[in-house]
Amino acid sequence: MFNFDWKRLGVAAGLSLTLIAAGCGSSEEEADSGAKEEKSASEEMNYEITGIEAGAGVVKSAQKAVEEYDSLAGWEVSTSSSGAMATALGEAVENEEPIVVTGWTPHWKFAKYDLKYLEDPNGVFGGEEQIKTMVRKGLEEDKPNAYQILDQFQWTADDMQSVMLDINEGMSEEEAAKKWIENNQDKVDEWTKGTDKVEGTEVELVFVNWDSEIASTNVVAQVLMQQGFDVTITPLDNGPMWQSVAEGEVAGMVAAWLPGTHGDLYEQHKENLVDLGANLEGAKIGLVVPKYMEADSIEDLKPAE
Ligand code: PBE
Repeated sequence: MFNFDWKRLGVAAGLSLTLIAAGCGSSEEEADSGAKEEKSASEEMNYEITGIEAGAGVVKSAQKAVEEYDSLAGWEVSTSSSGAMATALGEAVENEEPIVVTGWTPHWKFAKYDLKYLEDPNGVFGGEEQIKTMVRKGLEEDKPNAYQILDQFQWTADDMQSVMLDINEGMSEEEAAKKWIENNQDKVDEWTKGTDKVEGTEVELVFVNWDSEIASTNVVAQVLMQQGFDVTITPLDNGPMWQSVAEGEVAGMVAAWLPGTHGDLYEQHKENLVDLGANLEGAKIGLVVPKYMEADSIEDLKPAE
């Protein structure tokens, strides 16, 4: 933080020494110099929001924010992958440089770095979200034990975040899932309550390679395996994930973010899905920045000139 201030002071000094001297005086001039500094942060970011996969709901919302907010005029949302976003965020934090990413909770990044959501006065990113479980029609009749376990699966944001952190710190996805299960047998017992073990019944779950969904899908897969199922987990893009469940090609998924993030996909497919309700409460999406940045709201960013 200290380095960052000096760096920006250096930029200001290059422009005008009197501005710095004056900036120490009245609050009006301080506000003026603050605005200039924030402008340079937006400029330094090349007016770019660091996005994730193109099909993600949070990327669509970020694109909508660029259209709606005057402060984001001329900005672009870059798309790549959740992993590339996390790398860019880590590098920016290391160098105390400004960065705006498409973010979400639960996510290990909040445990690892000091981050904040930018306020979203227009509500483009929606409010609190649930993560819901969706299965194919007919699963209840064909594979009642799998259906019941998926129906009874529910955990907390802290549970999910602890699995994500272990994976982020280098544990394999399977190991992290097994470790959480061992430490939370009481919860797992609730999910399997009233079901019978099976012998090799096949179950395919789909997900997207978002860190949150890697965690949940691996935990559910391990629980199903411990009950005797032959489980396949298949990573897809967001649209195909919804489609494969709606078309009955796979058993289901635990990765439906609603009502906002995947609202369009839900509307498109809801007639062909069985909605098993929330498996996690209190999720959220938005634009996320390191706390050392001065901007607190999307409106504090500066349009490209
Ligand atoms: N996410 C994580 C997803 C949902 C889960 C927020 C990146 C999305 O934006 O679609």
